[in-house]
Amino acid sequence: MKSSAVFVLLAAVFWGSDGVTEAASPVKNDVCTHPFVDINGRCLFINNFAQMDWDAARTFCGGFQSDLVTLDEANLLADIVDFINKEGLTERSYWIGGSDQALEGEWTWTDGTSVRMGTPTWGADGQSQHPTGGNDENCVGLDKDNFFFFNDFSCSSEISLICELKL
Ligand SMILES: [Ca+2]
Repeated sequence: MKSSAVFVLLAAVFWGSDGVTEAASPVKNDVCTHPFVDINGRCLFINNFAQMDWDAARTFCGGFQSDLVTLDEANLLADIVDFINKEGLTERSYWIGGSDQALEGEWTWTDGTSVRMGTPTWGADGQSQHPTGGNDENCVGLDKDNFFFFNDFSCSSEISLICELKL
């Protein structure tokens, strides 16, 4: 009887501390305000209505105090593709926040961190893995014609976009 009371007390303490941890962690739906939704703990706005070039897409996201998504985890890409498929948003390609506009071949996110190259995020074009466009293609999009793997597009292409609200 006594030990079960201690157990209940401990359970209450753990429950309570877990609740505090969750409230402080940016992984819950209720911290992603509309139009952003929680995907893998990130607040994303997958917009398939707007179609614009990469710079305009950054400005568009800026209007929501956000920027193009820093898509730096393979799990996040998988969850985004699941969301795109589930919500029927497969007709568009989507800008994300990677580019090599500053220096050809040096791919960075909008926060200046490096884009991880190769598998599993970058798609293949025949035998060659993206990026394959050299100086003509300096912005990263999720390619609807290749299962939404990364592709280097011309930055002036007008496609849809994914904004991320950084918490
Ligand atoms: Ca390039």
